[in-house]
Amino acid sequence: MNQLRTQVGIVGGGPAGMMLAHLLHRAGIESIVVEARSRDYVQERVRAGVLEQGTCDLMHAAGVGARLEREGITHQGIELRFGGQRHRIDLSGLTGGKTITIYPQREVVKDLIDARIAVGGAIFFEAEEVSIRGFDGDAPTIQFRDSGGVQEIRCDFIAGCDGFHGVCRPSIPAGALTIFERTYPFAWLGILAEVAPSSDELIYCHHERGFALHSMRSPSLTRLYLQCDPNDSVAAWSDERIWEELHTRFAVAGGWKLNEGPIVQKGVTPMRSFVAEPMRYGHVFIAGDAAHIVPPTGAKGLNLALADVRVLAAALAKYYAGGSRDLLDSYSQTCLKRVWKVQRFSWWMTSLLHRFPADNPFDRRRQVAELDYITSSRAAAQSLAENYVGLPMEGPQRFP
Ligand code: RFL
Ligand code: PHB
Repeated sequence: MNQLRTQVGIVGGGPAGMMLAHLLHRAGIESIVVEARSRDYVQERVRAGVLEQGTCDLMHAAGVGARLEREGITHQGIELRFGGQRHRIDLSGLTGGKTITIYPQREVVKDLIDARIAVGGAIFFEAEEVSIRGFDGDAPTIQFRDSGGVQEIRCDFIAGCDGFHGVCRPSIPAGALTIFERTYPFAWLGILAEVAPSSDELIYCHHERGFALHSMRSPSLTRLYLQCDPNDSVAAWSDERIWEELHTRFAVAGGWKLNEGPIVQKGVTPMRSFVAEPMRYGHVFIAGDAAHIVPPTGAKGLNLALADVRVLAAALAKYYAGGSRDLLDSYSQTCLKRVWKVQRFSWWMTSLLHRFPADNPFDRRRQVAELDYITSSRAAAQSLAENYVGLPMEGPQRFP
């Protein structure tokens, strides 16, 4: 067995793991990243697209914002579409000038992997049979197998950044974690189409046939979602059926037109709200999707994952600078305050915009009344806007 030693062992090379490795490096703390998939796979996965203002600020503060600055598309508002009418929410006007930025998750991951490799940071891709041990005492290790054989990393702390289906959370003894969960009786069918977006801003659409979302990846790539049955397979959705359904749900009075183009990717995403508490057990800290999942309606998952590792990096930096564990001890509590506010917002956006199967006329009327209220009351619109652009970050505001 090959033995390695580092300060922080990071399981998972998604946005949370790669940002943590980067922030730790800037604080002079050594880490090793262990990722189950190949570099190409993690860099090409089609996932999130919306960065909060605070996430962009973090990318810039951490010195990985150059391409985001050049290629990110800044938005100052979103559209709510219901009853065949268009309503703009002026995010910037309602939040003292804050914005959101369209910059795909895979570009964030690419930037962070490039930064890691540029400084010669250790990262193992295609790691098999990953396991974590010894984290309830003070000898935590990560073990895995790769082309070089069995590897063991001894470390001071383990960061479980391995997503919802990873090994870190399930390695914590049952009974030490409390799980809070809600599943929704619908899913999203997501497509990527090679066509210019049909709108400058995102469109969240409430329709009696179900929710639809118009988003984008670049000036020539459109991302679209349709609420569908959670048991639907992609095969049930021919290109023709998808476009027909999109035209129906997005139809408005007036001149708006949905652009069609070749569909280059299709996928069905289940919808779930999930929180594991606390986000720490002994010497293992869980972060991002490993600890919590939000339904995608509020565009929060990636942003929340990065907010966690921002807190964790600051806590580890303080510990290694002076030996104080106080920020490590408050890590879970600090993160969970934000996690639950974001859970609430994501659940609320989801409940507001989707058709529920056991739907009744009262609920439909209530949803429309709420949409009407949001689009006619500054106070109501402001509450949506300040959550959508991102609540202020908890914990220390400065980073190494
Ligand atoms: P990730 O991205 O899942 O990364 C975890 C990494 O760990 C690896 N891994 C392992 N490595 C080693 N050993 C093991 N045993 C391992 N098991 C897994 C995985 O290969 C992976 O590389 O988690 P992380 O870093 O916490 O990041 C979370 C985000 O990816 C996620 O929250 C977002 O993508 C959610 N999300 C959105 N978030 C937003 O903020 N804005 C959005 O607009 C948005 N849209 C979305 C989304 C997620 C979607 N899907 C497909 C779930 C739209 C969709 C359709
Ligand atoms: C996306 O562009 O993938 C996207 C945008 C907004 C959401 C969810 C996903 O709420």
